[in-house]
Amino acid sequence: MKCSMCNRPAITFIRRVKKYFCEEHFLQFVLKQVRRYLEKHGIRRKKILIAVSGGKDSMVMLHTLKMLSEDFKLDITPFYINLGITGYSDPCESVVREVSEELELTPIIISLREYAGYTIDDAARIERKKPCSTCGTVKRYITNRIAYEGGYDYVATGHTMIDEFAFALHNLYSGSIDTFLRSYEITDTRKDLKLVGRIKPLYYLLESETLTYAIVNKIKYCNLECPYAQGHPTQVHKEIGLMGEYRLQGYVQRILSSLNKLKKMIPERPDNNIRFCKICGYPTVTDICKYCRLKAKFSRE
Ligand code: Q46
Ligand code: ZN
Ligand code: ZN
Repeated sequence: MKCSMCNRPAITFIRRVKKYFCEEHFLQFVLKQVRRYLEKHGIRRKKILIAVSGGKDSMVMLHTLKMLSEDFKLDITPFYINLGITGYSDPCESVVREVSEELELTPIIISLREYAGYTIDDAARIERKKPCSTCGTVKRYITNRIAYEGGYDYVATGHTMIDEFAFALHNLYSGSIDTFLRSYEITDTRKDLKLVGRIKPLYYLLESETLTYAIVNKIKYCNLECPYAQGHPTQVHKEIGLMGEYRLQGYVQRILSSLNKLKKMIPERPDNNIRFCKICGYPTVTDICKYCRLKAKFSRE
């Protein structure tokens, strides 16, 4: 097959746009999607903390933002939290260090053991259950705090269109309507609340596309799966998205766009309960924030 834009041999077919792409035009297609996101949200001349896990999508995000950083005048820093998950965290940290060096970026690397006095393995052992809720809280808290203290305008995460789709479906499935309504393409920075906004530069890309981009650019990434990830229902919702995408053109994008329209019809409810944690001074809805409560629970054992 030939590329739909030139006469060179195609390396991939992208069903949702019904086009064949050669290597060069495929790379242009991916960068165009990231560009589209940055332009839509006016992300120019910003200082961005790039939260990476070492996995494929986050390494592709890092690479694409580096490619576009000059055009958009972005000041970017990779950021990795070593969660202390045996057989997973250390190899991923090595990949983050290696790729950052290749891209001539200096990463900020935090060890949860040093920062909070415990690891995610400790939390799993003490609670005798999957530590994903603790893990999500500490990642959100530490990332926001480092970004706020470092004067960053945004935190970038490597969520793709399919992640957003699965997250929305999972919240609808589990009845977490508030969480569903509060998930946006971008959230604004609220300095008064010590909250740094979040951006998702891969929002207009599917995972199959980030995988091809990683292969074509020979981008290193950590191919390991977190040992606690297995059996999470979000995986089922991802599979639904992928199946839909395979059978119906643009399935994921169409559903997401309708859900986003639906969200806009529901007026935002201001969260009047926000106050500042009595221990750390960061925003919370209770006297002591969840991060500080978890720290007291796990680091003393
Ligand atoms: S939440 Fe759970 Fe992930 Fe944390 S413990 Fe692993 S699977 S890494 S996105
Ligand atoms: Zn071409
Ligand atoms: Zn606190």
